[in-house]
Amino acid sequence: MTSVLVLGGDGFCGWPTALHLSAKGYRVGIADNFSRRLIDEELGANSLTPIATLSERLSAWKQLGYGEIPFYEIDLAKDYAQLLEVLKEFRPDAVVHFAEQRSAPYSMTNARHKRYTVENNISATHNLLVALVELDMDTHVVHLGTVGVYGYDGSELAMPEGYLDVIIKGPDGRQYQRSILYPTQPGSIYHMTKSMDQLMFQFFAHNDRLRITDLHQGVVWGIQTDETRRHESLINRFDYDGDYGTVLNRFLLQAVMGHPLTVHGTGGQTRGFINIQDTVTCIRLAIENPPHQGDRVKIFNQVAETRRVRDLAKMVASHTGAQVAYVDNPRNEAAENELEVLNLGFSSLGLNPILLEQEEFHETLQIVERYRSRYVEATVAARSLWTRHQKPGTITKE
Ligand code: NAD
Ligand code: USQ
Repeated sequence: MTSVLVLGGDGFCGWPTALHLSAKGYRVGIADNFSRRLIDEELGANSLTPIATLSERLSAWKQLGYGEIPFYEIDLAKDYAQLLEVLKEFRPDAVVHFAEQRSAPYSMTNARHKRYTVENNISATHNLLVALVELDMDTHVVHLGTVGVYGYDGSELAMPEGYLDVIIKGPDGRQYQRSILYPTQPGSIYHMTKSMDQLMFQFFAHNDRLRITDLHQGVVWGIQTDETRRHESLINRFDYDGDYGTVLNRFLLQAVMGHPLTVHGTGGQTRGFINIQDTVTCIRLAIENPPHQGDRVKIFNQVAETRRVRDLAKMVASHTGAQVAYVDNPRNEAAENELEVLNLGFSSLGLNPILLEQEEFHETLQIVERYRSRYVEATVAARSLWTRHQKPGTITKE
């Protein structure tokens, strides 16, 4: 039986992934330090859905007749010795690495958050790679990276899967062919850490022959998966606050709560999107199709489609009757950009992704309605400003 350790397995993507793999017959373990739950307390924010404690979640899963999922409370960035013990005890064939601070706005708020994001994310990734080398383990590392490492410069070049084949004219006049990592242009401290992760992966795959897959994922939407729907205590978290809520989920919540849909700037930003159900499928496909020892890092774009933010707002508004508001953009990002993302890796493995059909919103809208009493309006505004020169935004309703 293939065993998989899910690092960050209490989080939004990690929890449904752990359940999906367990349901598919993998031997699964979870490691997490609950930093995400603590950040909720720091921000005075909450998941709209009432998430059970991890021990309640795990016992509900066991009661449904699935296997036991062992849990290791460990800070990957700080507890290196404990990480070694966990890896020695669990002996995973694959590790899925979600355990990083993942909010771009949170990473930009102040010096403390910037330093925390860099120290946490870089050390967590580096500790994992060093530990596998120290233990001489041939564990396949599947990491969740992001499309945003490349920046959004408005280029019409379809985003390749990690590498760029280039011809360089040398000083001797000859032409040299190289395959290089696609250059990064991160738009936040958080995205910068994901760019730095890429270099660590390149080094350890080359130097230590670690087998690594880096999944460049787009913005995730939706809440539930086939497995999290099976019991109330398995419900996934639903972030909607200005730091951790992602754009489409925020718009859906705002529509139900009678809050205008907060489009930043002109809403001309184009991003890649994927449903949480496809996130878990992609991770299983990546585990089932590992690179060989000595291969370069395998990089897949984990994106179903690209959409412009204002088009998403219009889609949600026409479906729900919500008002659209254009607010000053708190971020330092291109106002308008084109984006095409190749996803040949997963489509060749048979992924047939969920696209943004309106009926797919039905469940999210129902969940928001169901838990509306837990809504804290004060947390909805995006307050994190990217540069010293910005001022808090004003709202113009359409
Ligand atoms: P999340 O914050 O909900 O989950 C991350 C989990 O990791 C949390 O449970 C947290 O407690 C844990 N964690 C963080 N640092 C840790 C540490 N040092 N030691 C142990 N545990 C630690 O985030 P998510 O939305 O599930 O995202 C997971 C990964 O997927 C992230 O790396 C993120 O960059 C990537 N990703 C997410 C999205 C998205 O839209 N949610 C999109 C693209 C990529
Ligand atoms: N936006 C709005 N209104 C809002 C919230 C966001 O217009 O109320 C805009 C943002 O300005 C941005 C776009 O929507 O242009 C996406 O913002 P987001 O908060 O949904 O996503 P982002 O900050 O990019 O981060 C999320 C996850 C992160 C992941 C990333 C994938 O939090 O972990 O890496 O999506 S990607 O965007 O491909 O880099």
